[in-house]
Amino acid sequence: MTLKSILRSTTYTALVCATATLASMSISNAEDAANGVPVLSAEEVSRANQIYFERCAGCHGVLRKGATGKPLTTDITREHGFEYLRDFITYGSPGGMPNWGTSGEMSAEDIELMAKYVMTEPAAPPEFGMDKIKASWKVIVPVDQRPTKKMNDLDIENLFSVTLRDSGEIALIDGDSKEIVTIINTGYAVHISRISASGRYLFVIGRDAKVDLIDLWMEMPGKVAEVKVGSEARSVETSKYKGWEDKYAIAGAYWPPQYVIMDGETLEPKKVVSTRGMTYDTQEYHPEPRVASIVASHYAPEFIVTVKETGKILMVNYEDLDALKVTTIDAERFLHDGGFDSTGRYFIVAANARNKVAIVDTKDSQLEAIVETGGTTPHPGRGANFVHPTYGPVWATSHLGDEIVSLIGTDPEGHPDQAWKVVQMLEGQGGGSLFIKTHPTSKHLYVDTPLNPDIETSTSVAVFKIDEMTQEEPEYTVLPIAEWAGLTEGPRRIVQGEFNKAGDEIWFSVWNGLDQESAIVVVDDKTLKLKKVIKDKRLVTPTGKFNVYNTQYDVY
Ligand code: DHE
Repeated sequence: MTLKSILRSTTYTALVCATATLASMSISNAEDAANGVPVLSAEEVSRANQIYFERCAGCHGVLRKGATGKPLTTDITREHGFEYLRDFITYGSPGGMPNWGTSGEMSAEDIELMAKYVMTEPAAPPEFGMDKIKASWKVIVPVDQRPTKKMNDLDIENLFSVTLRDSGEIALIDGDSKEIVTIINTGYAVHISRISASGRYLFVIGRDAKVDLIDLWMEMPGKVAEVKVGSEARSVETSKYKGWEDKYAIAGAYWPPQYVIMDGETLEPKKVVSTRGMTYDTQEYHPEPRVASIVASHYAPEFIVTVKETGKILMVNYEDLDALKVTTIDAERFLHDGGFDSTGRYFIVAANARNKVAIVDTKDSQLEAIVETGGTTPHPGRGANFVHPTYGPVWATSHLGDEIVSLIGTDPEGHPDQAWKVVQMLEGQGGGSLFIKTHPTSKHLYVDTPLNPDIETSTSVAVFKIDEMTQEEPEYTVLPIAEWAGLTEGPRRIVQGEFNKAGDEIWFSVWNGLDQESAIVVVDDKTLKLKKVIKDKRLVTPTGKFNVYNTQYDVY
């Protein structure tokens, strides 16, 4: 399967095409040429749009105003000029820009095209309101035709939902046998999975903003409903508060910037709310404040929705959708990913381009603290919670921009002097880290570095021993995961450790190119030895892995 055929086969092309038309109109050729701005043919614009949405928009924004990545507005890009842009795209930067050229992921020709493209004016894709959302909604198996009890012998709690990023699918893998149970077609560039409070329903969202609802009780788990909440999205979550289990789902869109609340069993869209508005600090209007991470409160019937560009955290109360109560907390700009502390009360989210995390008390619906992490561009995933031998309960994040792993105290009652302070900074293998992981039963902290430009570093992970964190400069062990997988070709980025339910093994993806062999490597957490390599030609570009139990109960 080629990338082109995948793109053709998905509705994601609608966004790309719509933007292509707008963008080609926006290039007033003669004027641009006279000003030294590259002039692109309609075909080139269309290809560049595709590449931009696949590779660049997530970090730099559809309107290119910048977030995790730097702004790429034409005042800046034209100042930098073609050669600078081309080289930057080719080699990347220690600050987290991937090395698209030297990693082999983009051809020299495409890189030149993109360097020219970002010197032309961006275009805004069309809106996607309730009409379009409703039109995309499909109930594949109505609720009254679904099983009333679990119809399979799967150990659902130890299933892993694995993102197969570039084939637009997820693999359900049995945690015990490590066999693929089934492959389910989801959306373009699938991103994350989340589990309903009961553990029955699996929600998957793709970058095309398509949410797929999968029923794990069916004889063979499969899709029971789908809906598109916009044209580009990253996050999905489901109501978890007592009495509201499985009732609602919510998805956050990047474009248009909005969130959509849906019925938890059918995905029927109920409410769409725009996040456009003023930035929290300068109070200037922002046209593209994208929805980043979303979590479901355990303390109130609320979703906690982070809005990247305005730096606001919304506590959206879902008790009455016709009189929606939203508590808006001013936090910090460029909110991205985050997770709960070990008690499930505090939500800690990275404001990554500001090198900070914001902490929200979900019990009292208020900002608890903003903490500078001490590193550059924190990127925790959901973070890692453990009990530090000296400082008590901590939550940890690694960084995209450097090797720092920051440990932040999370126990205001038991350890008030450490609470919401960086208590220790460990030095890991290097920058380019995306995810960090441990488990309540583990004595280890695992740090990946998939975006590090050095191949040895991006193909391995660092492991710290929690007991040794009393030392001034704790050392780490390197696990050569790609080598263990027996893969020698391609970028083979090692990404996102995820524990099984028992917490005695951790799974890593060996994320290779679309046409190359990938794998999942299972490591024995006690011995740090290789336990199993899962290889299968259906495992195309595996990235995120979501163990049902750990995701359901926010164990990380
Ligand atoms: Fe993600 C989580 C956004 C690229 C794998 N990613 C998140 C979250 C956001 C986000 C907002 C938090 C969701 C939540 O908890 O509700 N991701 C973005 C981007 O904007 C970005 C930087 C660029 C893009 O174009 O999409 C991006 N993400 C990636 C990848 O390239 C990754 C590595 C591979 C892939 O499959 O896409 C990737 N992101 C993940 C994973 C999580 C995630 C595995 C969930 C981690 C977890 O433990 O919960």
